[in-house]
Amino acid sequence: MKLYHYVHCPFCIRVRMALGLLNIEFDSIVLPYNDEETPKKLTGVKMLPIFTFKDTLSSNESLEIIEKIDERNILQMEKLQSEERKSVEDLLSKLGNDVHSLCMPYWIWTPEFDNTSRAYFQQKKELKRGSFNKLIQNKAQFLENFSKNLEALIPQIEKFYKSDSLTIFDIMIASHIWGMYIFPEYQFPKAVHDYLQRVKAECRFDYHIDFWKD
Ligand SMILES: N[C@@H](CCC(=O)N[C@@H](CS)C(=O)NCC(=O)O)C(=O)O
Repeated sequence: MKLYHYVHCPFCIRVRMALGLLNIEFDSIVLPYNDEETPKKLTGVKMLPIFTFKDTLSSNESLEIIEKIDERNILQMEKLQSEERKSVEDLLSKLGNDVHSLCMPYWIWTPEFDNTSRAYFQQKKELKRGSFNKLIQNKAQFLENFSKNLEALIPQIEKFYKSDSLTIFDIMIASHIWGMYIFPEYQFPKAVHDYLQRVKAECRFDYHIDFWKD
């Protein structure tokens, strides 16, 4: 089994967390962000994560991939059909927007990127969000927004999201905000940090593992 992914990408992190939780071994292939050829050859579009099983294409949609690998439904995937999904997705789209504006200018300096992939990423993302310099200048506003939206999450956290056991919602939430660990001078509120660390432990998640491979 092979997972093609980007280290910083929340949708890719979803799949890594699920694979860890389910204790499934896989070949981890971190693609350079400027590699258009590999994903297009596999699925026709440049979008990761892509998961392949014995060289047969499985999927390039994170939740579809998780549905396939979670054969015993440990993650309670039926939750995705519930009313609650909409409120989770709404929260994630608000949080995700600020996470991306805050973290993109810093993600590009992690070992995931080289000069070429960094330039490609920056050019593509600046078309949508404006210059990375401006994003950094406006960080106070993004941080304020992010913290305000995160407040809404805190009362929902029991051991996990509205639950004593980890579900697909926890994977969606944790992967979406994980990137903030890389943002300089930011600290999650303790309740959120402890929650993320519980998800990390259950999922045996190691954000940095691919940085240190040969
Ligand atoms: N719906 C997809 C979304 C995946 C997605 O948006 N991937 C982004 C990275 S975070 C991507 O591959 N973007 C390619 C690009 O912008 O070049 C999923 O859940 O897997």
